[in-house]
Amino acid sequence: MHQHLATPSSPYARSTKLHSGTRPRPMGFGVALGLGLVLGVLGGTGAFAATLDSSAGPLEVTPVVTGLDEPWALAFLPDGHVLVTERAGRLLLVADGEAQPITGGPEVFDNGQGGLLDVMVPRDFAQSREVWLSFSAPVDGGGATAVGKGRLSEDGRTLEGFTTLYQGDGMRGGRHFGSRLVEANDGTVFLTTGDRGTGPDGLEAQDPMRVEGKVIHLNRDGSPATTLPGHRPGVYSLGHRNAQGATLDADGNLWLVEHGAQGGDELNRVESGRNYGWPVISYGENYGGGRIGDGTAREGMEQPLHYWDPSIAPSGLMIYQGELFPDWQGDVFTGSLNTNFISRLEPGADYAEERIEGDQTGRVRDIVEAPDGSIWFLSVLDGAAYRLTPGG
Ligand SMILES: [Ca+2]
Repeated sequence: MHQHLATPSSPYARSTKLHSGTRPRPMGFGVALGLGLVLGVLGGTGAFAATLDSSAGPLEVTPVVTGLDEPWALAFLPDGHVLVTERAGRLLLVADGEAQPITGGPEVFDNGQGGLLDVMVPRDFAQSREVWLSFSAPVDGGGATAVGKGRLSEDGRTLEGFTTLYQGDGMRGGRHFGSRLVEANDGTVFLTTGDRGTGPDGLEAQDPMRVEGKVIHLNRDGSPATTLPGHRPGVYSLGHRNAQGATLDADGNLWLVEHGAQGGDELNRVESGRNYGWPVISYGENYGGGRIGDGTAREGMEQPLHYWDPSIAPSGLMIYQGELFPDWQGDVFTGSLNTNFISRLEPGADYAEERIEGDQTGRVRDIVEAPDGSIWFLSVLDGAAYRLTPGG
């Protein structure tokens, strides 16, 4: 079911029914949410909290925002308020018990996987009030991965002066936009781009002069922060298929997760000038069978730190650094869009995986560490943001 944007005067006048997931839900939880249908934000009292099992003990999982239409990303402002994107084009500010649309964002190519995608709040927000968005821009009868920024008005209602800073080339179709944004420790910005569905037959992700299937490195004014010989300005790494999760580790290294072909989703630590292989090497095979490229390894191409077979369709990436879950510091978390769980990988144990799952983890699109060390994630299936804390 697709819902159109509500009018600015009544952002939640539309019904905010739970998406009809295919999995049964505990009665108590469903009924409690059913009573709060038009409420965009639920109190932090844990009134509707449920419990998930985990290696760190029981987790309390609390819905903090409901009624979202295909949420894609969330980001915290320094005051603890939250920005959420919905793929069809809406940017929301969640503050003081209300979720309100923010006007002034970009027009987007709302098609397939394209639309309004990531949101990033730079560390100097308190001074700059900059909010960065990635999106697929409507061009030439198709879409192009794009990045822009605006200044959030003091009342939080408007992105002022929104400007597109960087834009890839337009292609038809709605596949593989990548589009995660990460601020590096030096204040520059990384953008992931997808291969736009060109692979495995097309080699665009391997072409250093093309934007598809890359990490792009930008200065805060949108100019290239990396220029490698023989590469299109801004290209930082190549050979990626569709990275929909990216983050920094405690040392400031860039990590990403990317959707592979069947059985080839990858976790990579990315360095400048390196080639991550797609579609020449892959642990995946074509959908329906058939080898891709050369196999799994080739001189001059990087190996993933971990790969998933079968695929989990990873989205969102977090390396936990908080205090609430001391056992999990340094661990890598991503969401599964196709198997409905949160994946926790231990780098110190050969990336051993724990799958954290429950009725709330339907199509996990993003996962973020909050300033207080709690873990927030977006469920597309529930149209909700949830908060994980110890206990329950
Ligand atoms: Ca690879």
